[in-house]
Amino acid sequence: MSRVKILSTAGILGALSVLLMFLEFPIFPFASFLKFDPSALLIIASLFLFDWKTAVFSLITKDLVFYFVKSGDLIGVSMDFIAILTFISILTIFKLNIHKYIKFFVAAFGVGIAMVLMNMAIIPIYFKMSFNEAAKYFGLSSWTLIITIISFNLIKFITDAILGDLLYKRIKNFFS
Ligand code: RBF
Repeated sequence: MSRVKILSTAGILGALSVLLMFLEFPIFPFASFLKFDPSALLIIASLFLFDWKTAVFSLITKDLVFYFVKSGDLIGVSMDFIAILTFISILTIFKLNIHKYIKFFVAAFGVGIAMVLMNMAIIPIYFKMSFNEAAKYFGLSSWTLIITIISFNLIKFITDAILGDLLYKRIKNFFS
């Protein structure tokens, strides 16, 4: 497939994923700033169909368009961007010959750890209170907020990766 066709398909996948982003909802009502949406499945399908660079192109399209069309929340969109970028990067460098669902779990756990650190840096800016104060404000301890962030990322990325992989299997013949 030519580079132009790959990039236009990647752009279309990114644009379609903006629509899926509108379906976002909080998984944990007490931490409603963490919103699940199925849009990452198209970015993950883009990774399996093409390569890392192309998937990043789909991801930039998705978050840029979503920022302008719906959210206007630069921090929220950036956190989604960093989480998905981390997930597809771990999957790309993770070459072990193990079942792909185990890979999805390990990569999603890696994202969970990375996003705990990101949240520790960003929550004081976003909520204008320390991580510990924010946890109390949500009715949680710091540890339960950490576990909530890891669980959220596990659920988000395992779901989106399984769906992205199923979609990839259905559509890969169109692109070969
Ligand atoms: N998205 C993730 O996939 N993982 C995260 O750990 C995560 N943490 C976030 C923390 C804050 C403070 C905000 C505002 C957003 C975060 N997001 C995260 C993105 C969020 O779930 C949602 O996709 C965006 O806010 C776009 O509506």
